[in-house]
Amino acid sequence: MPITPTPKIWMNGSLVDWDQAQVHVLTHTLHYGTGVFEGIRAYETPDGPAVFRLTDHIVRLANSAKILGMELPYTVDELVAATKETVASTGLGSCYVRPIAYLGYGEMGLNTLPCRVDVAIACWPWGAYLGDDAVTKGVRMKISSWTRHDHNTMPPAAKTIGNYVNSSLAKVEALKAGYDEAIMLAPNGLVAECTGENIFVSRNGIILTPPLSAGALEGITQSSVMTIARDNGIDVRVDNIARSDLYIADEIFVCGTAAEISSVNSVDDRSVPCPGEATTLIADVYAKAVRGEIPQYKDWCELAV
Ligand code: PPE
Repeated sequence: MPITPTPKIWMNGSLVDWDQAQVHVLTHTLHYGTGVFEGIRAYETPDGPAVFRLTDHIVRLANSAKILGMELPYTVDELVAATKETVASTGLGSCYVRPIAYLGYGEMGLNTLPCRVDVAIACWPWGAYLGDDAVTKGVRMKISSWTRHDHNTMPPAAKTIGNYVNSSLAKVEALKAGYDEAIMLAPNGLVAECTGENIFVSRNGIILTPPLSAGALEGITQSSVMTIARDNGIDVRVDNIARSDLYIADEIFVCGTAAEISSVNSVDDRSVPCPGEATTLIADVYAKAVRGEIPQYKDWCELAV
């Protein structure tokens, strides 16, 4: 999806012009993929632009860095403030926000210990990741021939730049085969997640989503969905999901910051009822919650100014 530039990007402590936010071709992370990032959205709310669950996202960024043994040169509070400053500088009511911490120019070789850690935060307008009508029409899913990383290969709980080669292989395979998105299985064959979303599967009145131990990222949208579901009397649990659960599901939806909530209309050409009742309800509440329209979830909306 093409990027529309905004005026400024935050780089190592200050806002620089969009076109000046450059890195050297020998930047360490460009060669080895060691780095971490976040995907966050800001929404227009009645009180002004607000960054959805900003602190939770920055805490996850810090945890991803910790898993990789990267020392972030800024505290969570500093990065929260920097993100708000960057969002405010765009003048946009809503946008996608991409903080990234990477190993900068100056060292080569696989020893990351001497490397400098650089941090940048960029924002741009970004539409619905899986299409505008993804909630009502649903998306066609394919189980990927690519396996999600094993915990001892590339820790899936860290939002590591290099991890996304695995997601891109699966995404492109699915698109070329005529599907919208891929579902990834863990090495033990259980369902992990999608290339850039967590998955929820409803069977017999219970909604299940796989745990971190199944190779899923601990999604912040996944966490919001579980709160919304419980608050609306829906039985939602974190538990393992087998491939067959997908084929005979009553409803399936996927969720993530970029994708928000999307229904699934089929998996490997087996149709799934769509849009499901729980999916529709949760998507509706989520869309209002991110825009600060539901008092009980207002704390999730962290004002940019
Ligand atoms: N799993 C993966 C692998 C993942 O990348 C995301 C976010 C999620 C689950 C959902 O996490 P959360 O956003 O906290 O609910 N994927 C980002 C898109 C990646 C991309 O650049 O494309 C996102 O939604 O921002």
